[in-house]
Formats: sequence, C-alpha cells, structure tokens
Amino acid sequence: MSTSGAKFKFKVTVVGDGRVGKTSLIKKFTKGGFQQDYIKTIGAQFTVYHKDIKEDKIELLFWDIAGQDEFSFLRPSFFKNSKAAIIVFSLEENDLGNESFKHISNWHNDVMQFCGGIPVILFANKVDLIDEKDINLSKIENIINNLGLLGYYVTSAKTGQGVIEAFNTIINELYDKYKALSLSFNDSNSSES
Ligand SMILES: Nc1nc2c(ncn2[C@@H]2O[C@H](COP(=O)(O)OP(=O)(O)OP(=O)(O)O)[C@@H](O)[C@H]2O)c(=O)[nH]1
Ligand SMILES: [Mg+2]
Repeated sequence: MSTSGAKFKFKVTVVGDGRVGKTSLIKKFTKGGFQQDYIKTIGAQFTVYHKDIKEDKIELLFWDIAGQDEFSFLRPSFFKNSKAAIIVFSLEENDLGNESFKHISNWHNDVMQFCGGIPVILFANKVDLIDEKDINLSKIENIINNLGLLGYYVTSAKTGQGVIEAFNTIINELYDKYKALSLSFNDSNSSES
C-alpha cells in the first residue's frame, strides 16, 4: 500500500458574537445536523474533522470559541497556534444582526493580536431568516477590503446553504499554502503540525 501521502494538521478558530451560529455551522459541516435550541458554548469546544485531498490526509481541529462576553478572559489561550480563522456574524434584521456585524472588526483585532497574519474568512450566517435580495453586499465587501479578509460566504446552518463551500475554501487555502511549503522543504519531512 502506498504511504506516499503527506499529513497535515490545522487548527481553525471560529469566532463571532454569541448566538450568531458558530456551533451550528461547525455541526452542520462536520456532522450534517442542525439543532433549533440554543445551548451557549461554555469557554470553547473543538471538533475534529478529517479530509483527504489527493493522496494527502488533512486533520482539521475546529475551535469553537464562546462568543458571550463572560468568557472573554479565556480567549487568548484558545487562539494559540491557529492556522486560520472564521469570523461569523448574523444577517438577522435585529439587534443581534446589527451588533454582530459591528463587532467583526473587534473579533478581527483579537485574531491579529493572538494569531498574527493568518487567513481570515467571514461567514454571513442565518440567510434563511431574511430575503437574500436585501443583503447589503457593498457593506460586507467594504469590511472585507478594509480588514484584508480572504472573502465572505453567505450561509445558513439551518438549510446548509453555502456551508460546505465556505468551509472548503478555508481548508483548500490552508492545504495549498502548507503543501507548497512542505514541497519547498524538499519533502524530506512531509508532516506539518
Ligand atoms: N434560522 C437559523 N437559526 C440558526 C442558524 N444558525 C444558528 N441558528 C440558531 O441560533 C441559535 C444560536 O446558535 P449557536 O450555534 O448556538 O450560536 P453560537 O454562535 O455558537 O453561540 P455561543 O456559543 O453563545 O457563542 C440556535 O438557536 C441555533 O439553532 C441559521 O443559519 N439559521
Ligand atoms: Mg456556540
């Protein structure tokens, strides 16, 4: 049997205000399910996900960081060694929608402070609760440009809209980056952690 494939292990941190749907998105992507009831995340939790790309094996650790302020003191330690980050806000037309959008730059500051210049992608979640035509795309594009984010995806953890594409973008970005790095190290030691 061939053992030529490389192994990669990536920690991806998922942040954003409480109730925007971080836990639900990770669950939808990794397990396919959705739960209507809200159970706030305490501190943080992580989910392991495996994916093969070509001959290589990728292990992803999704760190789901509690968004409620009461847990903010714990965050710096959870950000450690993240290779990428996802910032989630809610498209809902209510306080949560407005506040979670306003706080994107705060979350981005945290990521930059604790993780340096890692790739960051934005998820505009809960699209099933609004009329997609009403999304203010220029507002979202402005923040993407201002903060230098990789891009954004419109998602729904409830219907699954955009979820696979959004997560795969960040996974492929990491794979391409670290695969190229491992090749440039002459492939003598092809595992990356
Ligand atoms: N309609 C709809 N509801 C969603 C969606 N995503 C999450 N929810 C609901 O929103 C609530 C909060 O979702 P969570 O995934 O727990 O939010 P969270 O961001 O992890 O919250 P914290 O753990 O407190 O930081 C739950 O009741 C979910 O069922 C979505 O895309 N559409
Ligand atoms: Mg949560």
